[in-house]
Amino acid sequence: MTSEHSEPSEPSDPSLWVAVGPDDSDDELRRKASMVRPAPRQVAWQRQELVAFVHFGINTFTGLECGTGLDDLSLFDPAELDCRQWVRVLAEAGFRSVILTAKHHDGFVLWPSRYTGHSVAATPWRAGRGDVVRELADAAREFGLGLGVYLSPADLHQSNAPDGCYGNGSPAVASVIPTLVPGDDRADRVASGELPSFSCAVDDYNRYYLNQLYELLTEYGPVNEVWLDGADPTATKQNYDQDAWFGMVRALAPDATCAVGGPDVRWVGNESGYARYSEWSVVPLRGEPSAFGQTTAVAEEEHDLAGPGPMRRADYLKWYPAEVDVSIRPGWFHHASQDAAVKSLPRLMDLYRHSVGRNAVLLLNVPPDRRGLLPGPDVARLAEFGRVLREVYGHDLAAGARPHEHPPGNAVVVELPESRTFNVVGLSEDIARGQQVEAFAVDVRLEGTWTRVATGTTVGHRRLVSLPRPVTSDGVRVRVLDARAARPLVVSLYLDPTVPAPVVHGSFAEARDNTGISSDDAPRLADLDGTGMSLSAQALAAAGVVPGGRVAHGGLEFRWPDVAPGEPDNVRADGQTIRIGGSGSRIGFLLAGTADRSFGPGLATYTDGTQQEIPLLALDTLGEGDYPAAAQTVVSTPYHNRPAGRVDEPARVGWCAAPLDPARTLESITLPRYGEGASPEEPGVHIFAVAVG
Ligand code: FUL
Repeated sequence: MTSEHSEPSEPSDPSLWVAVGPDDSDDELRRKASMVRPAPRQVAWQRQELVAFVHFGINTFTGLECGTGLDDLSLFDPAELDCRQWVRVLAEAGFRSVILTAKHHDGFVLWPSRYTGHSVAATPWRAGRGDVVRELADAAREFGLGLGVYLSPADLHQSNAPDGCYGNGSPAVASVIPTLVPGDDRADRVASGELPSFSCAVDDYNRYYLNQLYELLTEYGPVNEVWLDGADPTATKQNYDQDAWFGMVRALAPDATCAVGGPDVRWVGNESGYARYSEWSVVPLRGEPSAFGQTTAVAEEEHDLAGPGPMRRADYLKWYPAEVDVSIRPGWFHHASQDAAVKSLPRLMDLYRHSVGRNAVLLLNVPPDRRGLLPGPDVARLAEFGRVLREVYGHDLAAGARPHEHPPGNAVVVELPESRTFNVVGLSEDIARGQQVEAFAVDVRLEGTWTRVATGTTVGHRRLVSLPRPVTSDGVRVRVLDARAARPLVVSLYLDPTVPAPVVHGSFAEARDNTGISSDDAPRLADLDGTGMSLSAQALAAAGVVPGGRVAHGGLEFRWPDVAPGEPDNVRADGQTIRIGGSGSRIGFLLAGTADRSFGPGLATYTDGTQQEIPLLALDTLGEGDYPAAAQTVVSTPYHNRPAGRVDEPARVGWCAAPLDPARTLESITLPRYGEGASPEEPGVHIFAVAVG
């Protein structure tokens, strides 16, 4: 790796962050952003590209996605558990590391911790002598994969058990980590200094957490990623002493990245599998650069996380790259009922192009089943995924060609020895030297003339630009239209047969393909994603929303679909392109999500061929979660045909909008892809109306 800085120290190394202030001009902010560099551990992390996630625990046996903390541990008995099988499958598919839920929110721990009885030691599995972390660590070492640990900060067992310490109001007292227990087998090594000790003032739960982190980081060999999930289902107030946690990780595992809330790697902001169209690794942050816990200047779910707006609200800029976590199935844990809902190969390839191909790491979850094995459908799919990745992205069709820069830093021309057919153009910056490209255009030479076939914004570690259809050409030119600093770009070319052919509709009404509004008298006439839930026509009418009616929101006026019950009344977002002319400063959507909050970047294409991302944020129909300010409820009515037990929850039709460039004319929008559509549990987004104004 070439780097402009020597080994940085943490966290205040001046090459790793740059202070900004309210008086900085936009040019000054860009200049400062161009100076920010990654730490070596962040470069190594990003170059992995593919990291596997393994959700396994008591939930695998109870069928829950989130346990209670008081789950029956006698159910945990993965009689055929074989971590070598997991790792072999993952390694063959191209994954470079594997992150295990050593503890999920329920608090059950997959190793025999000295600090809780709520662990594998209390289960019938291997007569209470098993250790999943050890078996996985050994297998990962054997197959050359890195090991990561997910240690949920939220802990339902410690919150709900009578002797639990989560949120018990205990004072912070002087503590030593490891806190030795009676008969502790580490006592001599701690006394001799062979094992390090840490002094800190912490309350009971932070001490518990630090002691478990210490066990994981000192007993299983190298750990390369520590993943601290942000979700908290406990309803109990507990402060997390993140500086102590991350400080200890730095001391015990200096090469490990601290992900999600930690200083090295950020959550991309959704669980749908998409990085942003413009995904910056240089991110505006607030607070103290010397703190280990990071706060983004705007919510990490926001569409514009790192542009000039957020930069103006920041205290400092820092390298903070995105990780895209998504499951190969609807759930994070294995449920046999979802065996037929394993994501298809085209879908996995789509995720790859929108995560790795958008300057992020893909963290793909593959959950083992109750036997303790990765299930057949997932194993088969991963084998295909790995094979196609190797066949497609292991063959750079520009290899051997002589790229030349012309002029340096502004354009790269690749002269191919003969015509080649490709439909994906890969671009890379050397991230050790920061992230610089802000806008680029791709031209191919067709019959001797350069013709623009794509435009884009950020590049970073890797950008994969899919073309609507394969082109055959003997020359490719990439023009850098805007950059924070001039740097060489590496260009590669691929022929990816899984890039879907574009589906283009002439108008929004023509694109409607889904029924979601139902007369209460005919409840099964309509459905959102086969979930059996539908928007009630009567309830909507009571809220003033009638077929063909007009709905005004956020200064835009929408026309509600004018169709009979049971006729297609919405567009299910699935990668299709819809011609929508007009110009204005905004585009708005009336939409509903299913099953979960749904997020995904769509694209606006202007008549001049340039593109811009338009985020689609749909409220989930189950009414859970907090939403970024961009998504708001427009109509809230009782849901019709609710699943049992959820009848009181409102159906929500939401609104979201994105700015448009008023100087250009819109030609079409391309919607993001969500789940397969086949699974009731996959989130989907349904759009009822679009307005430009
Ligand atoms: C979420 C958790 O609540 C899920 O269970 C899962 O672990 C996912 C990766 O993160 O916040």
